[in-house]
Amino acid sequence: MIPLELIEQAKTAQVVTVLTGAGISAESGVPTFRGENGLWKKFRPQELANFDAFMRNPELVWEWYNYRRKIIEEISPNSGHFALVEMESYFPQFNLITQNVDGLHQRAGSRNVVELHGNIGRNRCVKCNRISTENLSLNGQKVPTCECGGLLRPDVVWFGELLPEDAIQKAFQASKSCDFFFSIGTSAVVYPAASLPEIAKQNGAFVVEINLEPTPITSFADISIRGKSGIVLPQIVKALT
Ligand code: BV8
Ligand code: ZN
Repeated sequence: MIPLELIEQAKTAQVVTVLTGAGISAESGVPTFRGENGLWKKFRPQELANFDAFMRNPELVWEWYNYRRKIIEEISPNSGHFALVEMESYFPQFNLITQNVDGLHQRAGSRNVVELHGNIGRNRCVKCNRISTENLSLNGQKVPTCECGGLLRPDVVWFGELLPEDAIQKAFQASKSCDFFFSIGTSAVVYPAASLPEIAKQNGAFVVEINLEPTPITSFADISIRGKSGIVLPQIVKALT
């Protein structure tokens, strides 16, 4: 059941900003990072999601990303992604910021998506930064290289790496200027993304969390709903329209 206060606040909202994490893609079949069957259980992040690990063992990192790319190719957006597409046209101003690299928001039809951590569908040359999107399954060969000879890496943000400047600036601005903030399917432990709900709250926004488990946001959220985003988001859209 969606709390009446959430609907009343949303009905008068002018600028709505949404931060999503791996949880919104879970119902599509994309493994999250920190859940019981999370990616970090099978693999250790320090061995995979950082640049030194990549330069030490590029094949291992490439295999990990190709494993995730394969999963993403075979799945589709879920009702949570589609509910956010409907919200985009319902609210006067709507900002969608994602930590996810799976591109599912765009595949669902969301138009302006801010990708804080890059996108697994793109590769980038470590030497000349050229971007490419061909699908490079290794099947036993060496790690793919760019025409300039540099190694190709997934175009995602690893630990210890700066987020794309324009993405993080847009995200800060959208969190500062909104009057309604949704945090959906994120454990809120990875910075600077996890600071966005705090910034929204400090700037007077009504903060709503939708997550299966409590997170550091729960303590200051105006409303925190324990539930699946694929179920809760369509209920919110239904109550609004
Ligand atoms: C940086 C790679 C400058 C891409 C990832 C303070 C300020 C700045 C930096 C730091 C800081 N403190 C520490 C740092 C360093 C670090 C950091 O935050 N470490 C943490 C772990 C302490 N941050 C960085 O390095 C960032 N860079 O700031 O550069 C700098 C550099 C050095 C030193 C200082 C500053 C870079 C961060 C990006 C890292 N890249 N991945 C990839 O391969 O995907 S992080 C990884 O975690 C993913 O990208 C993911 O996006 C991110 C967050 O995870 P979540 O999306 O929240 O997923 P998770 O599984 O954790 O949670 C899912 C939730 O959903 C759960 O709570 C679950 O209950 C819920 N759920 C599940 N199913 C559902 C559901 N909810 C609803 N419905 C469901 N059906
Ligand atoms: Zn190159």
